[in-house]
Amino acid sequence: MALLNILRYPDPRLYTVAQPVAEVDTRIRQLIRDMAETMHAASGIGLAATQVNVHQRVIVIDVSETRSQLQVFINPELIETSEQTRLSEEGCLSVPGIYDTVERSERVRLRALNEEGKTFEISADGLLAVCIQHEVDHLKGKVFVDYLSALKQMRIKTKMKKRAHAR
Ligand code: K1U
Ligand code: ZN
Repeated sequence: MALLNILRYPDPRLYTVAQPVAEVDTRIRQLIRDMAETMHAASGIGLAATQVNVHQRVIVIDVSETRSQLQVFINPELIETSEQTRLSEEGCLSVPGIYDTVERSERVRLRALNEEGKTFEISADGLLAVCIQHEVDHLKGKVFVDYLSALKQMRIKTKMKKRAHAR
């Protein structure tokens, strides 16, 4: 297994639109293992392949308290999103140390492939629904910061660039 490098905002590669996985093969399964290890090592609850500079539609999520209930979504598609929304505090492993409030659908229904390449669907609410929407956005080349005001975006970019120079 391997720890992967997580791209830092405002790296332009975070704005790449991910392509569908054509076949769930050993390379994709290895990517999933490495993404899961990387997410857990970074204490995250989700990770999209875009964030590790792989532009294919793969997401891993673990919102369990024990950090032992990995959920894998290949070629995820949001097939239903509730009109009812909620405001929640979000963070992002690509924007470390920055947290802000984003409005998301309260409930979602997602269709995806599992690690065996079989189609399944799940309904989600709460933190899982928020995390799914955050990760699906990454696959579209969208970062949660994009929902914030232009002023906040500018401040976050400045902070991140200063940090990158100090490293
Ligand atoms: O995609 C990512 O960068 C992972 C991100 C997922 C996420 C967290 C919170 C709301 C929506 C999506 C993180 O895991 S950020 C770090 C984190 O562990 C966390 C932050 C806030 C609440 C819960 C967890
Ligand atoms: Zn993120």
